[in-house]
Amino acid sequence: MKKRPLVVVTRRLPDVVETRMRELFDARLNLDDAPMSQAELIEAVRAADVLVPTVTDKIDAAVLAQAGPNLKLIANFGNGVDNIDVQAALTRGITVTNTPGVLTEDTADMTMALILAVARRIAEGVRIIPEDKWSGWSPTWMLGRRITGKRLGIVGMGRIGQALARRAKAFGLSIHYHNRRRVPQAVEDELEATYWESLDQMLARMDIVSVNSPHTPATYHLLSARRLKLLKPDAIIVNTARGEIIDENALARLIEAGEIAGAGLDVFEHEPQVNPRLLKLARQGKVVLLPHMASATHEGRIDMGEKVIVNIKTFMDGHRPPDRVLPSML
Ligand code: 8YV
Repeated sequence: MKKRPLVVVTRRLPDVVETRMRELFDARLNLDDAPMSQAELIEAVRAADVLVPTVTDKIDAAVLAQAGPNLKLIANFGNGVDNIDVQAALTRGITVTNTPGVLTEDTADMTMALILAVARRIAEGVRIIPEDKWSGWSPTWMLGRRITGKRLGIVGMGRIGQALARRAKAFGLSIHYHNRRRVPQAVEDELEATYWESLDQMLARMDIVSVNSPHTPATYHLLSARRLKLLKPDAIIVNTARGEIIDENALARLIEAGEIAGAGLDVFEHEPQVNPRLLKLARQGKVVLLPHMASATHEGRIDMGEKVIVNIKTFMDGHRPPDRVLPSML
């Protein structure tokens, strides 16, 4: 019988996923869920046939340089692969896969939730009653901003951007987007979406901006200080993609100065550290901060695990895995 592959999984996964992995593979699990140090990751890549990392594992060139001859697949438990030096992996003949498609709807839901939370001051509101600060209704108290009739500018019109657009349209927002490539006419028609070739021009005209692109060298600080300054003073910005796409310090400065109205962030430049200026703004109710949980549903995590298993199984059976990451995607 063919030897079962040694699959090293860096973090705790849902029980059903781990059980299935044990049935199919020689699975080395991380039952106490402590993030691995670089030394532990090196140990893992030396031994494994397959590595299953997550966003919290930095699989960079230094780690990959230590990979043993058996490591042939990195099956990322996650959509974004910016935690992995994909080029270095491919150069060493290691295939990389991810888990696209199964966290689209959950992430789009949470993006919509952040838009509402910032515009309608939900995070501030939920604190009032438990903190015993409610003395009764008043016509001019806790006023937010209406979202119906406003313009939403989506930066990155892939699966998640489009799923957000569908929701936002139902809320009465008009849809605008910037993307490397224009999406097919049928998609634009369905979403009644306006394409902006110039990101700068779009940013200057939006009421709400949502970041939904992957983090690649081309999108690092795409929303730079210069671009953030183009936003209208009453604009809000939400990010459920990657912290690195926005210059976080510049964003905090502009909100402090009243040049941007607010932000809803699920991701940060140096997770799990959060910029102290953003923390201060959160206490003042100007920004809403979530701990990278936009895709965190039971169903989504199980679907992600199933995708990882299919990718490993297909690869081990000698076929091309369905979610191979190619250099053209980076
Ligand atoms: C996941 C994510 O929680 O998949 C992604 O790209 O950002 C998250 O939603 C995480 O990546 C799991 O590795």
